Amino acid sequence: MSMFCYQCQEAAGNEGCTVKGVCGKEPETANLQDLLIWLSKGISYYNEKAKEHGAQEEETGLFVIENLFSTITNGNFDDEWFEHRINKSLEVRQNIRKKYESEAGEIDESELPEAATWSSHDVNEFYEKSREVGVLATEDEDIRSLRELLTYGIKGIAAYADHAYVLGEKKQEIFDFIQKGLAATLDDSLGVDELLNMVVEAGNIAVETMETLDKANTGAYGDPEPTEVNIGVRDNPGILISGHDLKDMEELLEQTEGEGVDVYTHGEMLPANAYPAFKEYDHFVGNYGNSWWKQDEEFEKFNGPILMTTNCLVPPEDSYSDKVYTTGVVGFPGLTHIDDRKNGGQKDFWEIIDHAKDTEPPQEMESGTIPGGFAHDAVLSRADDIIEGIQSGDIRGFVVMGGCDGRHADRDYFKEVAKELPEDTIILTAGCAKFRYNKLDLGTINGIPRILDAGQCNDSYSLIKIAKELAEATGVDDINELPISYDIAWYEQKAVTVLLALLSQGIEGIRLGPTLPAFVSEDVLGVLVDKFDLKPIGSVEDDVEAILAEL
Ligand code: FSO
Ligand code: SF4
Repeated sequence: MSMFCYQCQEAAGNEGCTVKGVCGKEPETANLQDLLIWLSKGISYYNEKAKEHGAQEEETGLFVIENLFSTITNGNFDDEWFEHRINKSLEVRQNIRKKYESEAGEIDESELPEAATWSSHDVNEFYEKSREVGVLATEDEDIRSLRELLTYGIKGIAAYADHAYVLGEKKQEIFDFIQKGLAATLDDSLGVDELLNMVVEAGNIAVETMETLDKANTGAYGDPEPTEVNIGVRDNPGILISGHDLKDMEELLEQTEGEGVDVYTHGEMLPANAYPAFKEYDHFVGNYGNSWWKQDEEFEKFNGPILMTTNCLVPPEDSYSDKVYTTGVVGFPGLTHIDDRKNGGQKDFWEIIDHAKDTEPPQEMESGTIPGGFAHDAVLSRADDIIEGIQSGDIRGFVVMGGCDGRHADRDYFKEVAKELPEDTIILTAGCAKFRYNKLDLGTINGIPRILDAGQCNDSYSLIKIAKELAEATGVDDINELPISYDIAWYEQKAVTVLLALLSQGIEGIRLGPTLPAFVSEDVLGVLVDKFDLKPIGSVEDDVEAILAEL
């Protein structure tokens, strides 16, 4: 076994990637990511202790957040980047240790977990050590399962917290929990019950983090508005922007204005089309293409350069790799990386803009529009119509089908469910899962589209807010009594965060697919089934029947 990774839904055989990632991650990269996570836990161990003495550091917390974010599936494939971060992590850990010891006195070395003490200046030793500190270092299957579930939930929290931070929103509780949670995974005295409690707490923090990000996004760019998003092309050269980072979107639009270059979104950047601040730009044309995993085919056809602001990056083919640019925590060997902001300035996208000017306009793949922009503000502004629709029977209920998309053909299940749901049901969605069905013409109910797209995966917060407010408006005490059923698609660790967020709200009976996570052991699954009635998806026919019975 040259690596072990089972953090995403595409883990080989639904057990784990052991030779090379299905995502394209090389074993050395997977192992370096393990080492980086392990050291981040070591850093958090000290930063958590430092808190008791008021010596905790925000930059240290942020550094850990970026480490976590960079190890999310399809984010960074660049060994050099990880070597650099590991070196830096050893330095950051030493500094926070010193700071803690200057307040609390010297620590007895024998009490420390190895993640808090191991060190080396030799990069070759990084590779050696990286093979020992991964997931399988925890022998007990249930403890391993809970440690990983917690770590993956925290990775998603870190990604969302990072986006919010870039836009000037942060919450101390979120930073504190990330440290506490990571340090807990090093503590051999914690058993199943304690770790389960931490997982539940992660769900609550996930909601708080998504709320913080929602505040950051809407504060900076306005509340998304119902929008017919153009999916066709124009005849200027274009730049395609993908990922989730709205600050990058803003700066790219600003820098391309008046340059004769159009801007299009791909994948999870699609919801940017519904923000009032972005709609102001005439050269912001619309969305090009579909889900992240179709990028090899679609990037080729786009002709112009592509900016990846976050995951999901598919290792690019040689035929178009010279036009893929990365930024933030995204990385791939050989691609041009746009540096971070310096001294409060903007990122510099001029290299991409110049590149675009020498390219052909995008090849047309489709035309027309698709509806978007149904986040909490837009949906709740129609709460009266919705409640009236429910009361009159025009709306039988809602099916939350948010989450992620992936490569496997069995994900067509979600498309089939969308097609089979009767005309008096409405699909609420967020995240890239929607690309399986967002171009179906499912019509409207009393003017309300039957697919309401709240935005990116983090905008699942909108779905929680909508459910809660509908419960309040209709005087329902238990959120489970609402006519809402949950049929969730998952792929990477942000989806784990979203799932934990839904569970933290006491939502029961969620269907999850296309498979249950490989990292959930039988016993842990037993607890999730007992407590939340979590279940795997079944056949389209059976599930549609069961969903309708639940509404
Ligand atoms: Fe998708 Fe990828 Fe948003 Fe994920 S593009 S899969 S859950 O990174 O983050 O929904
Ligand atoms: Fe495999 Fe997913 Fe890990 Fe990639 S991220 S190595 S596909 S489990």
